[in-house]
Amino acid sequence: MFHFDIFCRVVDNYGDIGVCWRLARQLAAPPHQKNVRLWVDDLQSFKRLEPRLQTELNEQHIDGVTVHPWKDVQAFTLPPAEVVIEAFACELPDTYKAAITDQTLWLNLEYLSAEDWVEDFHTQPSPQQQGQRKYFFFPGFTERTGGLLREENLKQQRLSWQQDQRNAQALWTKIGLSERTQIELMHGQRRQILLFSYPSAPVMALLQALQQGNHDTLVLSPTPFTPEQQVLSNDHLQLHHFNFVSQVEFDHLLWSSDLNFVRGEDSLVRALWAAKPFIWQPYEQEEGLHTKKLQALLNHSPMNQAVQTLMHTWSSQDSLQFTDQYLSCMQAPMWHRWREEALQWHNTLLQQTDLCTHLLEFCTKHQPTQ
Ligand code: TRH
Repeated sequence: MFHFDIFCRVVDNYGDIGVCWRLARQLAAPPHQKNVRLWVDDLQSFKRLEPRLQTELNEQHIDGVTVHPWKDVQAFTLPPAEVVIEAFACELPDTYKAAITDQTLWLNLEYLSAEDWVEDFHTQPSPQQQGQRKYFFFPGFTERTGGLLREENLKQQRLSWQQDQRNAQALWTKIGLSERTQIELMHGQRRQILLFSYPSAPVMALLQALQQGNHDTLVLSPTPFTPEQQVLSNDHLQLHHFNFVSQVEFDHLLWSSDLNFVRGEDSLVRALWAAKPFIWQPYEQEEGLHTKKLQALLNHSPMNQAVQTLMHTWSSQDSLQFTDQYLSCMQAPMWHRWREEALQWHNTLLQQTDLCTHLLEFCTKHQPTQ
């Protein structure tokens, strides 16, 4: 039985806490049922994706995880857990670091990338001055990496949620969709698009393409539409802003949509598990590193060239190209092909060992000799 301490600093956006919260819950849930403490420096951001969180509490229990605010001034009097996860090189508190002995396994959980070098760096030691046992742990898309976060029975959960239309109706009601729109969605008379993107994405070009397209569409976005975008809204193209929902409901939005636009790393993985067509916008990095990350991901995918090009265009903010490329990908037979490829990709990844299983195997292998 391993006890875990997970440390998370919210740098910007929601990816850091998004990943740490999923990891914590998955370790605490069956079949693993580990003892997990999660230390988070920004409970306000955390609350956006976990509304049950009470930001004023020093200790609380949600889904079997003990959540603590991580205050920099806090003296850590509790002994370190057997396994310490320092998420995304967030730098542990000095007092806590000093208390780590060779009885503790210390892991630096890294960002997800499909690049080839990840396999070589995964599980490499990171030598420490005090001789503590620290290792890198890289999520990834192959068996020689730490794999992807995936809940037990996720596919079955998704299929049973999708089978009962009342689930989607309850979700749509919660985010404020009219009854008429819900009926159109249920009868396939309107396509649903989830739009979760960075401000640089060519959203205007997407909306113009949708206006020209043959299908009535609903676009759901957690970012309010600008007045300029709002002007394009009519019966053919409905634009709907929703307030951030919980991570569980975010999955449901992905499951109920026909096409998902996602960004960063956590929503990418969730879009893969939704088994629906998606367009990924990587987190922008200097020297175009994000473009390499996108291509590395696509190299692992069964996506046809037109879809690959479309994803690059979305990320390169090329509005002029985007409209035409998008319209052609959404036409039959291209659209059907895209859907089949998304399902195929999902099924392939589902065969791989998930991140928590990889992590626990690693912990067992590196258990301290008493
Ligand atoms: O928010 P992000 O852009 O996070 C980013 C990236 O991960 C990036 O790589 C990292 O370096 C940077 O943060 C610091 O995108 P991401 O990773 O998809 O995280 C969003 C999280 O928010 C994810 O867990 C899903 C969740 N979410 C909800 O729970 N409800 C919502 O309504 C929405 C829109 C998102």
